Amino acid sequence: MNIRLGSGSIPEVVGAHFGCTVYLLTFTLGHMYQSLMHTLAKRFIVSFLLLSGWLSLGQAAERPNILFAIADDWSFGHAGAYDCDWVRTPAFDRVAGEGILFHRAYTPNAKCAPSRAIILTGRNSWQLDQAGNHMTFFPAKFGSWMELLKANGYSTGYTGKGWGPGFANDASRKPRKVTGQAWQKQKAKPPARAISNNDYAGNFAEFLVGANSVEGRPWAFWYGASEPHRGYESGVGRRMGKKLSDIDRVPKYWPDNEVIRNDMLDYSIEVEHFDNHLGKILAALEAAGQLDNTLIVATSDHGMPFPRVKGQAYEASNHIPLAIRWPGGINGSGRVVADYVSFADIAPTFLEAAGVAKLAPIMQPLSGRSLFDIFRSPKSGQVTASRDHVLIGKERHDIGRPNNWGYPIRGIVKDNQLYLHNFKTDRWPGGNPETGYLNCDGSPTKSLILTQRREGLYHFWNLNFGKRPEEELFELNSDADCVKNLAKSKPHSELKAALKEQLFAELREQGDPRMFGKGDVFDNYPYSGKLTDNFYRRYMGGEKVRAGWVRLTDFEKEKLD
Ligand SMILES: [Ca+2]
Repeated sequence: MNIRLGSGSIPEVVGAHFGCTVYLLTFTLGHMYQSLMHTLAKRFIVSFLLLSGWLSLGQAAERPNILFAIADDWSFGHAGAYDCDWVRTPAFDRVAGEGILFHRAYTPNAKCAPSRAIILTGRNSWQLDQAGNHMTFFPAKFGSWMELLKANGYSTGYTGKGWGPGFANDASRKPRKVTGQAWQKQKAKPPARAISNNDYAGNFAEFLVGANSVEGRPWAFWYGASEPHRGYESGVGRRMGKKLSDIDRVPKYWPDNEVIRNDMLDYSIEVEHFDNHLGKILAALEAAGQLDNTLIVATSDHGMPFPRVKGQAYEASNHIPLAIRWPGGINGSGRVVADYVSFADIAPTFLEAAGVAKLAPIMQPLSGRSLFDIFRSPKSGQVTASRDHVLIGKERHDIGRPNNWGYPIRGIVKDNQLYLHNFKTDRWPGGNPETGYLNCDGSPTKSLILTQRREGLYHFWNLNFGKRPEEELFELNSDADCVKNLAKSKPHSELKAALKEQLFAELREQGDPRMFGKGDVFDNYPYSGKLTDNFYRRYMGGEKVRAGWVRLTDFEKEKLD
């Protein structure tokens, strides 16, 4: 056993490793007498527990509170901190400015339920059985960090949207609290139609009172806004004073016109609603004197609810905004980090902060990697050389293909290049046309692109809804919109082969069923939405089945293949 004497300053403490090394927190002679008297008893107890092996390091080092703030369908880049002018996000910018702004954070799977399952379990979606799908049943064996933190003495709660959609029951079929106890009672008049009346900040404030009533007990809270998920109040962006010309750039895969820009502005208002409540939550923490001993993560589950983004696997689909603030644990502030990080890294980070090393029997082994190396470093830019890529992919999201099939993809992002492997090229990427392209939420943008095809303009429809080749390769530096597929380019053939080899090798190591000829398991898992289960067969058989997330005009009158 090693015992290190030190001042107990935070960088030193959070920089330490778990294991057999035990750190004894002491105080320096420079400490004030008052402070000494105040903490002496606690430190004595902590030291005793450390030496007796009952506590691991993080628990000794004043376990931080954890606030996880997640928007629903908010794209990378759409924040002031990322130099965006048409989406105002002062709260997110504050978290970034007083902590770390991540420029290359990705969700491995760009759809609500699988993305959130990855966050909660620290595993990739192809390692989560049914929880790798959308609208599913979350297997009880995959416990969440929230459940594990609760078992380790944390008060846990959430407001708004936790994990879902789907069902998460325990072995005895009782609903699990994968994101903690629900706090949903406080309501507020929303600033626009189609925005939730959940007073997220009010519910957090209520939780905080309860959590603080137990002295010395840390808490973990999940703030899950339902914005900017659709629908939107049409024209709300302009109603609130924005102009179409505020948008600096429309992605190349959509037409650049009034309809699209208006839709983007409406989206921006919903992002700002998420940020507004985040600001109120930060203010509440500050007022309670708990801002600095709280590890705050602000992010989104995946890209915006527009065609070719949400539910797909292009750069804009999986690339997400991420800022983390924790003065007690992060070295410096205003840092901008370029390391590739994944949502699978969130769980190990929180568990390390809380000093929880033992996963079983609640959680399964983690695939992600704690961000503490980045926290500890004073650097911006690339901090850890080995964080040079992320893996992404998907299986079944919303139904709408024959036999409830999904659209399996795996991909790798490395050195600003994206390689995608599409496993079932005979299927429709956004869902079958005759059943409304169900894996793309209904919207003015979607309707416009579908209308263009019906009028003989195929360019945008092909990019958004057309079938795809088995392989796609994009240079993100020059083509972040992923509209120029280089997979058949001779000069890129070596690069493509190397990316594919690395992708498949890592997936095999991770036990991805699709690497072992067993990928169909994802198509065969039950779909949890009874009303729309087997949509294709039922709808094509003449049954009136409603899929509320698309428009009736999204359904093509005939098959397109
Ligand atoms: Ca979502």
